[in-house]
Amino acid sequence: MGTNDLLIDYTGASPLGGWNGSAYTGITGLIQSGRTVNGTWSGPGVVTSAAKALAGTTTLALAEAGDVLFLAPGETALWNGQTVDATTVIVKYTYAGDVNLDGLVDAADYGIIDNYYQFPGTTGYANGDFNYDGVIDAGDYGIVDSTIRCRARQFQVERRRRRPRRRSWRRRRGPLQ
Ligand SMILES: [Ca+2]
Ligand SMILES: [Ca+2]
Ligand SMILES: [Ca+2]
Repeated sequence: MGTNDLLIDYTGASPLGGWNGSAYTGITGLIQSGRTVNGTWSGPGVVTSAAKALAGTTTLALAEAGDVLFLAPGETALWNGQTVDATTVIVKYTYAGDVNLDGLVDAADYGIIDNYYQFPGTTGYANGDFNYDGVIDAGDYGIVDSTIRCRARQFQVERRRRRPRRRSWRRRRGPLQ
């Protein structure tokens, strides 16, 4: 998939899949097998070869459109220029730990994993199983934490790059000599 997203518009039973006790089924299963246990994205299934995904900062995340776009049965919404209905599975290339598929990892995502962490036996990416191993635990918190650290470093680099340009702009605007 590279850095692209994927929409699977279905009717009837959802192809999202769930945990069968030893592995994920459905589309979640295809991402789990493609991602591999170590996150190398070299397995059979749905994969991304984006460099940031190989580094662990980004991932393929998935959710029911009805859940993340708050759609009731029969309602539709525009998502990335496409009309989606409540019975659509969204697979998004995004930061690892982005639960609500808004392209950010922030307090809203922490809130969701904090909630489901309290219920042993909860599974699924949309509930906080970011490494697709069938449990929501410290390993998943580690993924969110490292994504946030990584993005913070990125912002620092960008700020440093911008500073010299601002200085030269001020000089140009100074009094003529
Ligand atoms: Ca549908
Ligand atoms: Ca988010
Ligand atoms: Ca997990």
